[in-house]
Amino acid sequence: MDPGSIERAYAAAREKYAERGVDSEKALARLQTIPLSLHCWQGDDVAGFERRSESLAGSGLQVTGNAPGRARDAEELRADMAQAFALIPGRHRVNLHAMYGEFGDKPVDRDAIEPSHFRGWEEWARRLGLKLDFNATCFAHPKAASGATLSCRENGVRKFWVDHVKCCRKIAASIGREQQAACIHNLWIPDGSKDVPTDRWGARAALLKSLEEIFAVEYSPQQMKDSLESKLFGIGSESFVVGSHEFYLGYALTRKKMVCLDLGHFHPTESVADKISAVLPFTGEILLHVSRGVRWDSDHVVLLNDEVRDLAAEIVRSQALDKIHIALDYFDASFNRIGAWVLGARSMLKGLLVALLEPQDKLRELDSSSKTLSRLALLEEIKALPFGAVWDYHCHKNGVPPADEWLREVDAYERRVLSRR
Ligand code: RNT
Ligand code: ZN
Repeated sequence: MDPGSIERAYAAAREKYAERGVDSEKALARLQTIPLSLHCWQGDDVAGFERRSESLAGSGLQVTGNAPGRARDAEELRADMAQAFALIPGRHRVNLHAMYGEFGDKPVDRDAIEPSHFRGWEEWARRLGLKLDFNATCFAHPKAASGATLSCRENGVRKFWVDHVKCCRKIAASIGREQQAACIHNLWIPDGSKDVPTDRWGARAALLKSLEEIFAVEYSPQQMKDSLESKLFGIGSESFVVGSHEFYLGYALTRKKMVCLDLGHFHPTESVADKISAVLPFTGEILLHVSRGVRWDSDHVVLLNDEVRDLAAEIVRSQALDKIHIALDYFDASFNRIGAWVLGARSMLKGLLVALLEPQDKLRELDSSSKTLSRLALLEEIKALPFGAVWDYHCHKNGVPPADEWLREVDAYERRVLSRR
């Protein structure tokens, strides 16, 4: 697309939106300030750098596909992420997992990891103007193979994972201090059971005990913030998940923590978008894992589907954009992994743009006067407004390819770099 036609199409779109009382310039200015936290684990199929054979053991996570060029070390993963960021408009964040530390030659077990193992990431992020977030890795490890970590009734195993999460929170706080912005530490554990359990109480009591031990250490919210991620079920935890939504919501509300709502972690007819206005007034802040559930899988690449549109609309309508942290969470190795990052991130940003272009005042007016038919008609009508022209202009202004032109660069990177790995 040539710049002239992008600008002409935008000028026409801007008028269309103005006719509806929407200032597209304002929408774009707001979009520019919203960071997404891009998950490093899409780049290497959640393998990490520990050179373990237990890939994803006890995790209930499954990556399918064998596209060429999986990142094998930090250097490669950073290069791939930098390539992805070059095709995503805006300034964003990087979401790390503990298994992505740079551990050198001697093996470092999870209960002994330190801030120094993440200095390489910090330096890189500083150079690129990115902020980091962090996650404990309570899976893909022999001590997680039984499917119980923080809820394990065997004290040695439980203690090991408590120590791991303590290390991770310390690392998150150190990162936050260095980058002078809070690093979000998210905790997800795979604990649960494939078949009907009888001791739900024991498992949850053990998890509660572990959490109390972990959070006994306090950090300044300027440095790090905690969130807890629930799940409905996973592979191998079909009958019971210890860290369910109710469990973590209760914990978060009473201990002033955030919950992380993953779009793939609820019953398919449940709306995560609807949960934001129900949870945020009580937790103050919230973390989202934007993903796409497809049948049994909760981790397909994000697209601009109804769930993402609804979610983005609720985020924007909340008027609390800075309290809602948006991270992506999916992993697909069946096509170019960098393309997966770019496609998912751009889809989420498009969702936010569509939401920012809503005629909010008009809709609220129709809402409050119970003009249901008019409201629905307007909601339908604005779907036909030319947001694509606004999006292309946004990409153009940010120096990234408009439309699907980013594909060319992904293909070129695959030929130049990925296919040679
Ligand atoms: C798993 C959770 C969790 C993971 C990452 C790798 O069901 O969604 O967020 O995807 O921590
Ligand atoms: Zn998640």
